[in-house]
Amino acid sequence: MSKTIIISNRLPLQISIEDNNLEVTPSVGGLATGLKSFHRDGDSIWIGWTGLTEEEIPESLAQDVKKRALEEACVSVNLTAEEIEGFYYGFSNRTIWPLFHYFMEYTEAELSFWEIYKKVNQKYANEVLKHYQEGDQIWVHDYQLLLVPNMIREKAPEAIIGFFNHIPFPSYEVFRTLPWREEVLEGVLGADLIGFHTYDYERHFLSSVSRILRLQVDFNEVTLPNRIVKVDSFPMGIDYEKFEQAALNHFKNTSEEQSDLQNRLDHHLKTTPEAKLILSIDRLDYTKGIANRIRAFEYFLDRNPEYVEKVRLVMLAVPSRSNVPQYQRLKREIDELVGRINGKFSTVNWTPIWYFYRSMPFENLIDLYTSCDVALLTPIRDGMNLVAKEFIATRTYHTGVLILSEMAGASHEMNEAILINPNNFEQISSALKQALEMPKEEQIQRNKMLQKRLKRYSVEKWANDFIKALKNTKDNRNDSQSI
Ligand code: ADQ
Repeated sequence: MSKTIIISNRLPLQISIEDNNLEVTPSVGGLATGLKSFHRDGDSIWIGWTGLTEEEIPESLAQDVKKRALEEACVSVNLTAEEIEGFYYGFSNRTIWPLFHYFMEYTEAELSFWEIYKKVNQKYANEVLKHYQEGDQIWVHDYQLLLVPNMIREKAPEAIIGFFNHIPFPSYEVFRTLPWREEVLEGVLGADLIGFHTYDYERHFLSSVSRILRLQVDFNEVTLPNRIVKVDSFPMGIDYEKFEQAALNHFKNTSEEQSDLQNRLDHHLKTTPEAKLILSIDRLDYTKGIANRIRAFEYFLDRNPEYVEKVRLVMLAVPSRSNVPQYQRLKREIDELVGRINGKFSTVNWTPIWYFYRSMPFENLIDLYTSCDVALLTPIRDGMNLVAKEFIATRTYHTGVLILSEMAGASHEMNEAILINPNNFEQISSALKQALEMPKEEQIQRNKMLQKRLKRYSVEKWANDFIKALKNTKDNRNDSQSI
């Protein structure tokens, strides 16, 4: 019987070791949820890194880690601290991540990163080949594993391979600056089907393929000497029901069962009942436009002094990649900006920005999503942005306003949101005013349309559509062989 092999940088598991005890819990991330209908049904395995380096796993527990991962149909790829440094923090997050998000000034073309990236990609490919049997579908995920499709293809030419890129693919003019541009494109083209969140990323990729590799591109197909590669867009959705249900449960809760955060939010609503909450949630990343957002909020308060004490920005930033220098600098910049603006506008009763720098349990995320009046998401570039979709799914009363950057992939499916250019403070400021003053009926009308769409294009549908299209490439291949 054929199976699906999923490969991603990280396994959908959280593994921790305390006092020589191993704790393994399934992760609840979007990808894990989306793929659960394929995974753990006995017909799929997931290959990836556990999140712990070889040095962090005591020898006595190494076998246990493998065994416990296998119980979840997961196969772990062992990586050393040095490999993680060069492959993950290095090439993935200091070369590809900034370049693909158009931060060319942050992009480091460091040969040692590239060498280690190739080596680690080969490790992942080898692990796949150990488990691959003819007839299996292989689905490789994201920018950390761009070379894996072709590394598998070299050893298993008949394999059915899909690749999905979760971040943007930049325009040819940007991509062409990468010293290893040919190898990266050839690596991805090892797949039979290549998926992106949006049509724009798909066109950028095809344009790079045709101009850099001089390959024939017809509409969404690339012709290689012995195969055809399909390229298509598959906008990723969310587990809509999970967020909707969590919001409904939240409203059912009695006050005794409320979380600390919800109690604080309630206290805020009691002490300043007129004050509206504006929410922003993201990983602390320079692509998310957090500093610009704070400056735009300052601009808004400067221009609209009647909103002093009447509005508050609740900003949740999740720590991320904190050993990469740009992330450390960004953290300092945000700390300073928040301090300066709170210092400038605060009154005895009111602080304009509540800033949380931490990860939060799911229930607290739901508290925030459901308690705010406006969500302000202003990424400079973002492959999709699932937060925008999650916010809408939790608005079970259909009220609330989403302000979303047009640079987020999600904006293509969310026209009913107020779309803004994240570099235009004036526009963000008027969008805030429009959102805070939008009549309830209009909010309901906009959200109902968004909700209908998001419910239909859930993460499960996304995964099903991709696998279906991947299987079709196999059928097409069989057809052309029989002609
Ligand atoms: P990210 O850049 O991580 O993902 P995003 O799509 O917004 O960005 O997903 C973040 C996820 O983390 C959301 O599901 C959210 O609920 C969760 N989260 C946020 N804050 C949290 C907190 N404080 N505590 C716990 N969880 C929190 C990358 C790309 C995106 C693309 C996704 C999926 O950069 O563009 O949408 O992959 O393909």
